[in-house]
Amino acid sequence: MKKLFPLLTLVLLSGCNLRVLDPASDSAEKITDLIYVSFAIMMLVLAVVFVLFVLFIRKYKERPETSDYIPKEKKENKLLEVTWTVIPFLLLAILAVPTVKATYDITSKMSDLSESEPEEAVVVDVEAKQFRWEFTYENGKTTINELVLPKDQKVTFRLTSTDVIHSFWIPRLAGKMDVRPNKENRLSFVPRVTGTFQGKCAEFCGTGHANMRFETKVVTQEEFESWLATE
Ligand SMILES: [Cu+2]
Repeated sequence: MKKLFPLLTLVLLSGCNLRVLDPASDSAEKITDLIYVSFAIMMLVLAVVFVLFVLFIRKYKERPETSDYIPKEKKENKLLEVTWTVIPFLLLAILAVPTVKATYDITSKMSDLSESEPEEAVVVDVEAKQFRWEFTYENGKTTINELVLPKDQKVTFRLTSTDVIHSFWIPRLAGKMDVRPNKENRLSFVPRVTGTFQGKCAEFCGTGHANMRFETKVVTQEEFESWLATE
């Protein structure tokens, strides 16, 4: 117990607000679903392997009456070989279909490269620099390390960096997106829940990387409009 205590403390203290399994936007929901599917398949494999493991240990355990038994040498077993080739293939196929589908769903939204965003979409220019985030809204309003977004409205970020490669990540709202100098990347999602969500640079970018955090407040559309109108 004495040895366990520091370990337990460490585990508890390492808990942070970057919760991937608590989605608050349309794309985050898709990513969370994928994590659950992968986890379910993993648990299935684990269960089968462990059951076989225990059964085999019991069945082939050395006993007094079998201690001098030497099994016959076998060259090959077609059926077994096909089985353990086909099963992983099927599992990967099952995993691949939703993964590819979700990836396309999310990225088609991200890249919507037609310059024209729908009227109702909020567009935010994001400029990453060592070590802070600068957000500029369409009316020119600028904030540092603080994002405010309207609920149930599509938001598109245009991401650039003034120095090195950073990564824009709000775990409860979207997957990571690289932020590169001299190249604009885009990311879109629709926030579905109001609240405050932690964002972070997810690409080691220098000594101040750990402090490159920002806060995202999702508010109602009216609150957003009035916030945007103030200086
Ligand atoms: Cu960074």
